[in-house]
Amino acid sequence: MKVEIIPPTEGNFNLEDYQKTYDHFDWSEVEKEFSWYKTGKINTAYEAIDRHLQTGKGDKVALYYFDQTRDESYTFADLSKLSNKFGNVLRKLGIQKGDRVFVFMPRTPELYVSVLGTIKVGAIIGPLFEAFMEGAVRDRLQDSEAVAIVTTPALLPRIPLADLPHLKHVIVVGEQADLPAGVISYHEEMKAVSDELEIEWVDREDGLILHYTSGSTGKPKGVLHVHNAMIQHYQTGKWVLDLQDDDIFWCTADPGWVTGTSYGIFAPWLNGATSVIRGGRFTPDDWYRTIEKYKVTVWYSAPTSFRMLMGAGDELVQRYDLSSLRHVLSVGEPLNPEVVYWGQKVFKQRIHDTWWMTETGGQLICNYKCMPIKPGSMGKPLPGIYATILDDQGNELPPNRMGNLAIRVGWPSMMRQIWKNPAKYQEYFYVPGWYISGDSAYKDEDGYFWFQGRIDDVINTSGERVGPFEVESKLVEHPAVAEAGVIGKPDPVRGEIIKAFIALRDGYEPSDALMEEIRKFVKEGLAAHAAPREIEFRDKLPKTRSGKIMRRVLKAWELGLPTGDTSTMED
Ligand code: 6R9
Repeated sequence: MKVEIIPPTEGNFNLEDYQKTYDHFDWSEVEKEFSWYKTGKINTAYEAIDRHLQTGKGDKVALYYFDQTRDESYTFADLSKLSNKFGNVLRKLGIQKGDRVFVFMPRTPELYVSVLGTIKVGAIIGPLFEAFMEGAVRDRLQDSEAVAIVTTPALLPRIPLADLPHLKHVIVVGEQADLPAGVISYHEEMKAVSDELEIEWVDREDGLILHYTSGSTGKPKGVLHVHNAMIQHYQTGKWVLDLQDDDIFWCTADPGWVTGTSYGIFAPWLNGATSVIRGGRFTPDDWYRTIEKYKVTVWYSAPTSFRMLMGAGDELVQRYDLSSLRHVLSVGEPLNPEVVYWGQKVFKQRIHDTWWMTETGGQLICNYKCMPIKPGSMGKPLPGIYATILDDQGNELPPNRMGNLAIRVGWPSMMRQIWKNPAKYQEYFYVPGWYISGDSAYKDEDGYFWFQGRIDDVINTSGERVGPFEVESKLVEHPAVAEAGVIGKPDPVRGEIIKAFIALRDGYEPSDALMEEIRKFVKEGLAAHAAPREIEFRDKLPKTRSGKIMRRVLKAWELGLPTGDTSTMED
C-alpha cells in the first residue's frame, strides 16, 4: 500500500509552537499552574479535582458513567466530596502516606473515587485488571506488600488472603449478605465519614501509582510513578489530546493498564475536561452508541478496538450520529495504515497514533493535529523530548536506520523505580544518559518515527531484517484477515522463517487456497522475503488486555515451550 500523507487539521497546539519548543521546552512553566509553585507541595488528586472548585468549575460534569444497569453523572464537586470521604475511610483504617492500596474491580464510579481518595491521603494506588485470576493477584499484592484492597463480592474469592500477611484491609463495593471476617463494606464505611478531608500534601517525587507490567522474562514488575508525572499528563492533554473546555473525552482503556490512568484519569481531569466511562462488556454497537449518547468529541482508543470495529463493517457506522467527534487517537500497538485510511473514510477523522509505555508514564512520540500524518508512523517526539535511534553500542544512527528506540532521560513522567528491584530498573539505562525502550524503530528524514517491533521480536530471515509489524499490517489489509500475529520460527537454513497466525473475519473459512492467496498477497504487496512461509489459522489470537497480540505466546506455542507469565492475557 502506498503511504498517502494526510494533511493537518486545526488544533489548539500549532506547528509554530511545536517548532519553537522542539529543542527545549521549559517544563517548569507548566508547574506554575499548580500548588507547589506556591507552597512547594503537591497532590495530584487535588490538582485533578478540587482545584477546579476554586475556579468555578465545581458544577461541571467530571464523569459520565454508563453500563447495563447504571446511568450516572458526577460533577467535580461530587468527586471532590466522595474522594474526601474515601480518604477518610482509609485514614480511619490507619493508612498512611506511601502505603500501597490496590483496586481490583470493574470500571465503576467507585473505582475512580477509590483511586482519587487513595491519592489524597498520600498512599500509592495499584490498579489491577478485574479479569486477573488468583495467581496474578497474589504476585502483585505480595511484591508490593499492599496493605489494603478495594474489590467486589464477585472478585473477593480471587484474593488469596492467607498468602498475604501484609494485607490488613479488604473493602468490598456492592451487596454481600455476610462479609467474611475482616472484610468491610465500602458503602457502610462511606456513610460513616465526613466529606471534608485534610489532604496529604506530598513532595513531587513521592509515589503516586504502581503499575505492574510484564517483561519478556520473570514475574511482572512494579513500575512506580511519582506525583511529578502530572506535569506531563497535564501538558500532553493539551498538546496531544487537544483538550478544550467543552470537550467530552472518552478514553476506552481500563485503569488496569497505564492508558486507563494517565489518560483515563489524570490528563482529562487535570485539564478540567468531562470524561466518559463506559462500564461492562460492550459490543461494536455499544461503542458507537456511547459516542452518540454523550456526543463524545475526543476519543482515545487502541488499534485492536479500531480493527474490531472495522471488522464489524461500515454499515454499522452509518447507523449512528458520530458527528460530534473532532479528534481520534490510538495507542498500545502499531496502528496499521489500513486502519487509518478506514478511519478517514468512515469517521471522517484522522486517527492519531501515539507511542509511549508503562515505564514512560505519558505520551512521548505522537501525531499532532497540526502535522501531516504519515500512516504507519508513530509521529514525532513531544517538545522537550529528545528521542533517537541507537545501535547496540549506544551510538546514534542516521535517518532510516533501524535500531533501539531511546529517549534522553529526564522527562517529567519517567518511572522512578521498579518496585524493590533496582537491578531491573538499571537495565533500562544501560547506555548512560538514555532510556532504552526495548522497541526497535527508525526515524525518517522528516523526523517521523516508525515502529518495527520489540527488540526480541525482530525477525532475521536469510539475513533480511523483517519487522513483524510490517507483515502483520500487510496481512490485515487482506479482506479475509481480521487479526494477525507474526513470529520468527527458527529454521536451519534461513536462520528464521516468518510464520503468521491468523484469525479470519466472519464469513471466511480456512483453506489451503486461502493460505496461498494470503501468502501471495504479502509477497506482492510487501516483499517476497516478508511473505510468511507458514500460516496457521486460529479462532482467536492471544492478546493482552490492552489488546496487544502476544507474539511471545505464539512463539511458545510454536516451539512447544511453556508460555510463561500470562497474567496480562485476556480470557
Ligand atoms: C501505553 C502502552 C508499551 C509497548 C511499547 C510498544 C507498544 C505502544 C505503540 C506501540 C507501536 C504505538 N506500543 N504504543 N507500538 N505503536 N503507537 O501501550 O504501554 O502496555 O507498557 O506497552 O507497547 O512495543 O514498548 P505498555
